Amino acid sequence: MEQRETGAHGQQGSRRLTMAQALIAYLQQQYTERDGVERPFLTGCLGIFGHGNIAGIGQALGQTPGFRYYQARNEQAMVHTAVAYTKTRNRLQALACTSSIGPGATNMITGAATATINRLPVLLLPGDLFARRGVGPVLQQLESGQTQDISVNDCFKPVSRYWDRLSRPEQLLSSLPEALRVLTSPAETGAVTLALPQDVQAEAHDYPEVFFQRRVWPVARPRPDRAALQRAAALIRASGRPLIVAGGGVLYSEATEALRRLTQRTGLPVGETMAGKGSLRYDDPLCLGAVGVTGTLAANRIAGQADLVIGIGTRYSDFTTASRTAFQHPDVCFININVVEFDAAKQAGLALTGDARATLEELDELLGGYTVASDYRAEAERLHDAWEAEVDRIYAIRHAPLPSQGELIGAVNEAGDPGAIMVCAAGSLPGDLHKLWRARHPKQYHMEYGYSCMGYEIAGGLGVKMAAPEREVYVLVGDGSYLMMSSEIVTAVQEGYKLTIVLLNNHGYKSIGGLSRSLGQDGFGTRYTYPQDGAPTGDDAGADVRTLPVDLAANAESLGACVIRCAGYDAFVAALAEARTATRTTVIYIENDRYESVPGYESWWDVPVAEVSASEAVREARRAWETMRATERYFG
Ligand SMILES: Cc1ncc(C[n+]2csc(CCOP(=O)(O)OP(=O)(O)O)c2C)c(N)n1
Ligand SMILES: [Mg+2]
Repeated sequence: MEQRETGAHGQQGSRRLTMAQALIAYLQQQYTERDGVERPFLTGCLGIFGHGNIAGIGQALGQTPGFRYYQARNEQAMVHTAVAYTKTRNRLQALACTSSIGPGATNMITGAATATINRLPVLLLPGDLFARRGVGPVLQQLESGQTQDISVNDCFKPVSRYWDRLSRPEQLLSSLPEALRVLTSPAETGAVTLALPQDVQAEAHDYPEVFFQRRVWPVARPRPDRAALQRAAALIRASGRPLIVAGGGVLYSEATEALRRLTQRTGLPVGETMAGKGSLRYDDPLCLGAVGVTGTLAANRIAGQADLVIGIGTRYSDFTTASRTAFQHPDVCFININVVEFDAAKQAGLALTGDARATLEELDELLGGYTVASDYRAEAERLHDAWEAEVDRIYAIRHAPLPSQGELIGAVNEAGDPGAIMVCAAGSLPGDLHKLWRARHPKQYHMEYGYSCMGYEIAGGLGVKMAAPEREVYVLVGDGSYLMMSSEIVTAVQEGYKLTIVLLNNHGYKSIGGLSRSLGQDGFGTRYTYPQDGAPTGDDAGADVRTLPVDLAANAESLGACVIRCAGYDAFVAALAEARTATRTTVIYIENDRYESVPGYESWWDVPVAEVSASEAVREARRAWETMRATERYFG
């Protein structure tokens, strides 16, 4: 005891707390600062309690009302909520997630991957096995005959940017600062996992007072190497057909205004990735909209002939590069502005490793009076206008008897609140939305397409609403995603967060059904219909199928949402107006057509087709695949 009080920390004073209490006390004192504005970094903790965290983290949260606890319904969902929250707050604020041991913990793994792939910070606190081991195997313990130094929490390692297991309470002192460094670093961020053995959570230690001091983590705007910038400026001047590809980094860095100024002055046209949509307003004449697999004709035309691609804050996923077929100019080269060195080096590009906004500002200066050739600018603007006309066309389709997805997207975009945030993640919606959604402000298009995780939509919508309670939030979700995870409707109702959930029922997977047909198959395994003759039905079963006696609208109602059932387009528009005045989470339910689809525009996605098959359709698809496969470029 004596030694504890006057030991290493004796001079500074100490606080005797359980590890869990110390952890929560520390988190409350962490701030970020960017551009002179300080904000509390971790603003609360989502969680589900079990024996692995109730007595430790649960006790600590219970006695700390200043650090808000939110009761979630599913651990994967709560990580999605945290992901969406921090994405909306541009990574400057985040949430922690606490789970029990075993299944509660492993349920978070999908969420962790979603966070890390999207470069978004979440702090995960799964409970872990007793550090003292004596009473094992404990409930839900996965045993190993090879080592006792293992638990299911080791599965978090590949999906975490920082991972630690704290087997002594004092290890918090060295682990938490590392966790916060990674979480607040734009270059390193992602899921951070601290596995907390359930006995250690409840153990006390004399923590030095200094540990609980307010700490501000600067979120810097690093600038790239000056010589590299000069080379970039020279490359841009020498280019005849340059194209900017704007990714999520533009939004996280709050570089949209810098981008608008640069493009307006220089005439550089812009294509947008899934995470970067909203970088320019849709009606900016140089906004060519979505680029890649789900791209617009405008962006894909320009991309196909671009001799220079300036990627800003993009990972160059296959959706952006159309599986490396988007950029076909024989001498095309790349400049990559990215705060992550790893991403900046992609496509054998000239790496401008730095913050998007700071880099764009410096580049703008270096480019002096540079503009693109006037006929190139005019060509880009013509393509922009033609694309707008195509969106108008699709918005105006009135498909019968069931409406098309495109017209319903148009209705949400035009009849919904223009200041709202639209949230989506998986199915056929992302591709259609990428093309068709007209983003009027930088955060209006919230698409989780790094992991494209079914189930993200409603849980993510909740996180968006928590981060931006002043905005309307439209969650667009398919029936498949809804069935996978709609539990957080309950959390939204409980916490008083209003979501408007647009539930599009096409009785199965429109997306994968279409993909299947494009590969010479027949939608095998993609319909929610009764089997026929003992076999699952594909599209070859035609209209002669029996849908299931499932009522998703009634399901949503039973979870506490207001529900508006719509029979067609006009009812849908009326429902959107009604939902705007609602104060409770509202589900707008509508059936839509499985086959009426928004086409692709000079793009391709590499999904390999069976090399041998008895089916002529598959063999034909294989030949088409081989032709396109041959156009894939290698850049390094
Ligand atoms: C968790 C998860 N499992 C599987 C997939 C693969 N997948 C992508 S879209 C899709 C079907 C989505 O169905 P639905 O939500 O009804 O949307 P629709 O395709 O009908 O528009 C599937 C199974 C995925 N993206 N995420
Ligand atoms: Mg569906």
